[in-house]
Amino acid sequence: MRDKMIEEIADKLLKSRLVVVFTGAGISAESGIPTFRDAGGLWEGYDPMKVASPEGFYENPELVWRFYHERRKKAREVRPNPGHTALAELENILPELYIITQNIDNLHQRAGSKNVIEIHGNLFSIKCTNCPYKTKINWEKEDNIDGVPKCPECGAILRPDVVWFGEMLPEGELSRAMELSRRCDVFFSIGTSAAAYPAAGLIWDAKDGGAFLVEINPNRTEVSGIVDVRLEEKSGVVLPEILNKVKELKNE
Ligand code: BV8
Ligand code: ZN
Repeated sequence: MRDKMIEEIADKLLKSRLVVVFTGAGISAESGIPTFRDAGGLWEGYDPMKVASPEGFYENPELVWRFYHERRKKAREVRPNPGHTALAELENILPELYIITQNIDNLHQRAGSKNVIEIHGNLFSIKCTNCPYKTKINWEKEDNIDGVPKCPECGAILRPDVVWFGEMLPEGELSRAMELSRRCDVFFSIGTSAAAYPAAGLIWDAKDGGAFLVEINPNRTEVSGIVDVRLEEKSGVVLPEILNKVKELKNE
């Protein structure tokens, strides 16, 4: 049964013109980055509304900066896992593959993926709360940011360049993500509880656009009922197998 599903997915991929891979925290779990909602997840130590909302930030910017500093440190310590690398290889084999990620950990890019659309921002980008100033933090070496940094242009406090609850997603990235999701032939939803909107709405866009929907997640989610194939397992295990099957069928 499982092998049949993997063969069917590989066959669809080889016949595809455009593939979209929508990812969430689960794809980085095997790299050692805790997810948000699983037990022991990131939010456990913190109340999401306190560390991932503008109100929480202005109430206690030190706490929020410490939360993101810990996540940058963790993201530097870990490496992309075989799930990330399999997707980077698939991008090189297939005509057109885009990753739309809710993750901010930079692991898809570190695995070699080029077409990565970050719809919730990136851990290694920070911006001013008051003026257009933005800057990148070098992801390779430890940053010595302590406390709450100030904008060199206007003196206001800086914040992580990520999308918090109650905030708009970046306009350009979201519209591009919606356009690709509507147009693609195969849409993967990998490692996401599909709980956060409007990101999770992309799965519905793909469905409306007639894409073949594949979900890879050890647990059921809010979209498990609408996908065509569900692989109830870890992405780091099954993505390399899908990649190998694509290579095998391609060389037949
Ligand atoms: C907005 C910040 C309005 C960056 C995040 C209905 C009710 C209540 C609220 C809302 C609602 N509809 C919309 C909202 C508002 C809210 C929302 O969606 N809330 C939900 C969660 C209830 N949405 C917003 O606030 C959005 N903005 O709506 O603005 C607006 C409109 C117009 C004008 C102005 C304003 C903004 C949403 C973005 C919030 N920011 N993150 C950061 O710190 O990271 S969201 C947060 O959850 C994460 O960033 C992540 O992106 C997102 C989703 O989480 P997942 O990635 O799915 O992770 P999770 O832990 O949930 O799941 C992991 C999965 O992996 C699990 O299913 C697990 O089984 C699986 N897994 C585990 N191991 C593996 C695995 N899978 C495969 N392999 C494995 N090995
Ligand atoms: Zn400024």
